[in-house]
Amino acid sequence: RAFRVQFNSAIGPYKGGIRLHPSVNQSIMKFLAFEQTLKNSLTGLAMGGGKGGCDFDPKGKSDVEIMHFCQSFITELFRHIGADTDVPAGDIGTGAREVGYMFGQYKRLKNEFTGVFTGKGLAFGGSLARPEATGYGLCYFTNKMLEVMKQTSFKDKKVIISGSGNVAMYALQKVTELGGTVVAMSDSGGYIYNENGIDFEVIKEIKLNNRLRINEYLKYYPETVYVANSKEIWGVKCDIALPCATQNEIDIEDAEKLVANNVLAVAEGANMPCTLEATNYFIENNVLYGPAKAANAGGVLVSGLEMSQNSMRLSWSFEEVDEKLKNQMEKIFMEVYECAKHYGNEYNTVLGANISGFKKVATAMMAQGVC
Ligand code: NDP
Ligand code: 8G0
Repeated sequence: RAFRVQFNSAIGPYKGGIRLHPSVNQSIMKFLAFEQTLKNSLTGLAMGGGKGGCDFDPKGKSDVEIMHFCQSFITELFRHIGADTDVPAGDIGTGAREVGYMFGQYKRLKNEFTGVFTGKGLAFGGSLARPEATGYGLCYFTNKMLEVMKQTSFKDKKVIISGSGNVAMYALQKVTELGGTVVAMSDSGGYIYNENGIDFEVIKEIKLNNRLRINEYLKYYPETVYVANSKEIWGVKCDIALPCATQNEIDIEDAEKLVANNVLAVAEGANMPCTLEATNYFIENNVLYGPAKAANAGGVLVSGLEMSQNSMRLSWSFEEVDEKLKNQMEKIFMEVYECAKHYGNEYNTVLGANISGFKKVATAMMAQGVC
């Protein structure tokens, strides 16, 4: 069963990823498309909000099975999307391989080469730094939040990151580069803990290049502890928590554990990883909080830059894209923070992000008239 939710196109073509996971249903697609609308507005680029997915489980499927699934999926979806209509991308279970197969099928059916997907391979219109964008952007946002609100940074901080997919792995790389130590990471089967820090190259080799389970890490670093329950990662003592797996992974009990362990900041790499109760608990306890629609906007931001590059038929260097990403993530933080302060509570970045994102969409909708 597959879905595409086209939520809002007031400020640009519908834009948002495609999720392949057995948990996909219409309700999850709708909340993700709604969030995407406000997030895309925060990026400052001309993109509306959408999301899609299928309850197909890619785990354990061969490369050819994945290709055939992607082709069949696009054989229906192609009539609903287009570079100026609706521009999908990857998401959970959908990486560069799947986007390539989907793009190929779209091109076959439409007989045109356009920027209809983002997250494409570099050989056919993909942007440099798109794979890194969400994880890096999350760290740029969080580092700015630490600087402005607590006059500190990632340096010498203990960090835990849930998940070990696209967002999580590049967050690991950037945290390490900024001087932090990532002591724990997970996948849906469990989490690993190593007080000396987790090795990005090894995670990339296991998860991206070989699609294996995270406990393989023990073969490289035998002193690492593996706990076969991914939920328990939130009991690990840390200064900064970056949930980067999926929705509702931090509930109130997890939030209480993090606060009891004196967590300084929580920033969402995944979409809505904290339940509403957990979010409110962080804000009430003055934990620095980066809501997903602001903190993980770097992915779709660089997707927007990929669309621009495709339209111009040229490509920017890694450094150029990374610099635009960093500047814009810092700008998003400042906008959200100022807005939260304006409405009475600088810790309520949820309010700040919602109001800032909403204003532009609402203004555009009103100006375009109602029907
Ligand atoms: P990936 O498929 O690359 O990685 C997902 C990771 O989360 C894997 O480690 C996976 O474990 C774990 N995971 C997924 N579902 C569950 C679950 N139900 N319970 C426990 N663990 C789970 O996806 P991404 O990294 O791309 O996406 C992660 C999150 O970030 C999602 O919420 C996505 O919407 C959001 N996001 C992604 C962006 C992007 O650019 N990719 C941009 C902005 C937000 P396992 O391998 O065991 O399944
Ligand atoms: O590039 C995108 O449009 C995209 C892909 C996956 C997730 C997201 C998101 O912002 O949640 C955007």
